[in-house]
Amino acid sequence: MWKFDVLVFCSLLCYAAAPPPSETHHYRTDYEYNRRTNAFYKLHIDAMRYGRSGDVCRVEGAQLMVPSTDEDIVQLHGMFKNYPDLGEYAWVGNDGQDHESAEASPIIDWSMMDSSDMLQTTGCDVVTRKGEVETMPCYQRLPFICKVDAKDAPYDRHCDVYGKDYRYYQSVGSCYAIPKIPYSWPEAYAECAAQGAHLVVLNSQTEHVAIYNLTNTEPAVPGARAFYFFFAGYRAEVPVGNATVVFKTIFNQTLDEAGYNGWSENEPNNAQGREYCGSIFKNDGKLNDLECAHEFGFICEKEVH
Ligand SMILES: *[C@@H]1O[C@H](CO)[C@@H](O)[C@H](O)[C@H]1NC(C)=O
Ligand SMILES: *[C@@H]1O[C@H](CO)[C@@H](O)[C@H](O)[C@H]1NC(C)=O
Ligand SMILES: *[C@@H]1O[C@H](CO)[C@@H](O)[C@H](O)[C@H]1NC(C)=O
Ligand SMILES: [Ca+2]
Ligand SMILES: [Ca+2]
Repeated sequence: MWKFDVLVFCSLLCYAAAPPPSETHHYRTDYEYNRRTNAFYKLHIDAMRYGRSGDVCRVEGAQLMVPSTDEDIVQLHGMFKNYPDLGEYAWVGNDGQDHESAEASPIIDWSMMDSSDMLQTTGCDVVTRKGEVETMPCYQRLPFICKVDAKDAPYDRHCDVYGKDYRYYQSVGSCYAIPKIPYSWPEAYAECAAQGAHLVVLNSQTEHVAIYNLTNTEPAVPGARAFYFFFAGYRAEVPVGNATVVFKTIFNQTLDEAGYNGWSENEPNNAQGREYCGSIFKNDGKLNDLECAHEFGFICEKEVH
């Protein structure tokens, strides 16, 4: 009887956070579970070049789907069906086999290519709506499908996030991660949320010091517009007329209310009148405004209770 009580006690308190996706069959809300393959899937309708689509899947804890079973194809049909306007093709992971070319090669627009795409001379794998695998030039922009087996879906029990690169700072009581991809502010906001976290909000001098440490100990994010800025969870509305610009956190607090308002020198400068999204400057750990549509590294935060 006593043993049983300990078990119940422990299941409530020792593991306050949820069990892993392999047990719950629950992953990020933007992924759907397939019982037959015991895997999670996401169809990205935002068209991208092949190289970046793989990076996006990896940041989400997944891989470009390599269609290996009929069940994968059934899953694909189901997801594609919701988007009749999406076109015929989506990127999938390379299965190492030769496939027919999907189309006659178009005239190459070299300005649209980056170096990683140019290295891919043989073409990259696409799947058609019918489920056939063909190849296409890697610099095309296409939708794509990410997949992760339930046993591989990352979940950090201590931080209670669907990610594996979070670091806990005991001084603050929060976990932080810098995903290895540059995103616009809205994309960064959505990615942190999908991981079960939020874009970082500085609430104290202590947290400012922790983030200064984090940004100076993590490797640079490849492809970021500038490696020394990281999007954070505050921004301002574009003012109407001569109204003053007020920066607020994603929790609707002013910076003063949130607990940290240390701007970097000469910031916010609203460069070219287009900087309404918040960031943290690696050199001093302080605040700077940036253009929301530009792609920078970003920091996700999850409080540990
Ligand atoms: C970050 O914190 C770690 C652990 O306390 C420390 O060893 C390291 O020197 C710090 N680095 C910076 C750049 O603050
Ligand atoms: C801002 O504009 C309003 C009307 O548009 C005007 O009444 C007010 O004086 C202006 N304030 C400043 C500080 O220019
Ligand atoms: C956000 O804050 C403003 C000003 O304090 C307040 O008027 C508004 O109702 C708040 N919005 C929400 C959704 O709480
Ligand atoms: Ca915080
Ligand atoms: Ca600025």
